[in-house]
Amino acid sequence: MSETFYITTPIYYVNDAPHIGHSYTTIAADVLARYHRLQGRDVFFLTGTDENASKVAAAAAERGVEPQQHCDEFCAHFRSLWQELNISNDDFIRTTEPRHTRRVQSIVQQLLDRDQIYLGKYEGWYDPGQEEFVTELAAREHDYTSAISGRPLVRYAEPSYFFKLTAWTDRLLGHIQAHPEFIQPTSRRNEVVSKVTAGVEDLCISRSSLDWGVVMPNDPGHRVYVWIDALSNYLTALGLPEIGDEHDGESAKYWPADVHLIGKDILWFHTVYWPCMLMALQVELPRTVFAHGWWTSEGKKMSKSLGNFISREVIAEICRDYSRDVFRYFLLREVPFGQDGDFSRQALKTRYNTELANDLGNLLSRSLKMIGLYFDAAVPSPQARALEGEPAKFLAEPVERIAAETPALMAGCRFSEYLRVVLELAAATNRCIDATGPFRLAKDPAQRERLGTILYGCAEAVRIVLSCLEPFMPEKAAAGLAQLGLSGRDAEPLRERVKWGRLVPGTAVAASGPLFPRRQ
Ligand code: ME8
Repeated sequence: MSETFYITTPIYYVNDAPHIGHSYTTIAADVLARYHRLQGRDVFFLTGTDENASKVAAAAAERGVEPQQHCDEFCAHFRSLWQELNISNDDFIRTTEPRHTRRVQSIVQQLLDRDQIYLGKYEGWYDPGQEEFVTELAAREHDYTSAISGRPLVRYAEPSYFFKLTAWTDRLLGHIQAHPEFIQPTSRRNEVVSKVTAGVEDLCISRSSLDWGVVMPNDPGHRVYVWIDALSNYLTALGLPEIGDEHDGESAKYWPADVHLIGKDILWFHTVYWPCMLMALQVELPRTVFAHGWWTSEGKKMSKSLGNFISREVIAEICRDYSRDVFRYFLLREVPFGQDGDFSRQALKTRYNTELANDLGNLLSRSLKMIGLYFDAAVPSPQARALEGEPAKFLAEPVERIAAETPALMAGCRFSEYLRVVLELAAATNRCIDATGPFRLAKDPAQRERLGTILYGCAEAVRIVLSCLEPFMPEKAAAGLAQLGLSGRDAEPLRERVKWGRLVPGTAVAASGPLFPRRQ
């Protein structure tokens, strides 16, 4: 049986349509899912929508439609954007689905049975945008406005059920200490540790003033707090816990999750509330929660009124202009994953022209052109299939780095560095061509073997580069490989495919226009 790999995105609120931020997390998760599939792992990639939030009900009321109708419409926006971006999720969970709501009730019931929940009264601040309870201290710090959106906090007082979060925080700190990979990047781990150490309160997990959301199993006058409901999706989508329906345990083998990918604003929920809930339920904890940074646009915070909002429509336009693969590539190449970054048209164009059009696209075109001219469009035979001789001088080191470094870079979600290491092979191959001058060698019949070795090296290097780019740019990689005469899927794991010498001499190449035409 192959090793499993379970990757999740946050489930997105359907109060509004998706934008670049949602795309970012989902594309990153898709890259990891595709990468691990290419390594032969049994991957489960989950995304979905968070529908039971009070802000979703408020958005529906504002439009004058029923909440469920609103959810259906906005959920469809997310589903179709993921199709447009070629997202390969294995499941899509909606929190209004019975397979989810019934399991949330079962989770809450288990917590009740384990004496982890008590009835009290919540009196304090709430950030409706984040669906988050805010302590007096934190509220005062931001002048009673949301730290995220800047909008005013609301105050309410009502009877509520509480989860005994404080009973679990020492154990949580122990887990974080013992598992440095649990919260990444490290700066985020430090942030969580200091905030937990400063002290937490028990968590309010129900609202009695709402009529939208999952009903508390023990008290129909209360709705389950949306974050308890939402976080549970990572288990419920697997058919866990078992409740006696047709979904029971259907994908249970994937737990614990290997990576929960999230944005930095929802770190606390995923690294404090969620693991404490799981400990209280005696369920194994996810291996890693990785929090990425936020995008600004053209140097400013994205805003509809500023006109720099990267909406679904703008994404579609960029994809039409450059292709969806280029959009995927840019997001993960431009900014080290974990840091904040800025999206700008100029940066997109520059990166496209330098790395994709000049380095990679040009390398493919010139290699194919020379193989066409000098070897009748069939991959020439090198002096040796091993990486030896002249190409080795230029290519041995970057080829070796790809094999040695890329697995760890992917394991650490260091996408930008992964791409840099891979593209370094394309740059080195261009240098090899410039230095050896195959077009001059072609004029001298005595140099034919040398020429064949160099051009074999070029084609083989491009094959390795394109293979490594597959998770990021599945269509461009396939199109490039097809030009190299490799149109069927290579079933070997990627770690085998990056080895030198797999390209079979005699393979018919078929140049068919530039993969990344240069932009003016
Ligand atoms: O938080 N740049 O959903 P959500 C990068 N339903 N990422 C951004 C961003 C930006 N400018 N703006 C938003 C929720 N995001 C909950 C999750 S999971 C159990 C429940 C990211 O729709 C943000 O960081 O508000 C977050 O990870 C994601 O979009 C979903 O946001």
